[in-house]
Amino acid sequence: MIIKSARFITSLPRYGDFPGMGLSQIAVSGRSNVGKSSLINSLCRVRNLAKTSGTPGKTRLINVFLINEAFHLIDLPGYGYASVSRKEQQGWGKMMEEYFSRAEHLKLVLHLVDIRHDPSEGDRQMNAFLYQSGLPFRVVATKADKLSRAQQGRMLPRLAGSLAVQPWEIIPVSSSTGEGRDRLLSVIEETLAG
Ligand SMILES: Nc1nc2c(ncn2[C@@H]2O[C@H](COP(=O)(O)OP(=O)(O)O)[C@@H](O)[C@H]2O)c(=O)[nH]1
Ligand SMILES: [Mg+2]
Repeated sequence: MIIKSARFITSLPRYGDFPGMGLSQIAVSGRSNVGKSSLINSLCRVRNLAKTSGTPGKTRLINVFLINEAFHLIDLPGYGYASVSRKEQQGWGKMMEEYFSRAEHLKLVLHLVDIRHDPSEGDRQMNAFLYQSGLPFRVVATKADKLSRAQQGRMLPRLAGSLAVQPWEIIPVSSSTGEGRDRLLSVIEETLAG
């Protein structure tokens, strides 16, 4: 798939109607700072389409982008930021519940995990939720540029082992080098066609 156009549509503090709603959605979820916004920018080849941040825990909004005038990319708020209060965590949970239960146009969740680390508690909870809900999802391993090929080869089975997926299903990506971009775009294309 070639991305010809990408633009920001809106930021939602809670999921609800937005202009143009009704097209297929591809959602990006994962821990704060795992690289969700960077991946969206790298996929679309637009530097500041989604705001990235060195300080995690900033995105508390659902950000909607329109791609090729054909589908919506949904940048979901991250989880697992240590210093947020219990109340904020509950707020996050409620927001996600609302999104996942109401997103009838959701075709695929890209669940991002850091390729360098064993999945966190939050990663495993999100994985269990996705698995149990029957939503179609793919695990995407970010920051692949930080590991050698050999190290990647060792990490994928470890990630797969704790995330109820097969190692070859995990897509290693790097927003810095563009590694994995074509594979991920193919998966998105197949999902939208299917
Ligand atoms: N080396 C490297 N750094 C990355 C990559 N993706 C994101 N980052 C960095 O990780 C930090 C968090 O990225 P961001 O996209 O804002 O994460 P988000 O909170 O999940 O949206 C930023 O400092 C990014 O520059 C990647 O593929 N490689
Ligand atoms: Mg972000």
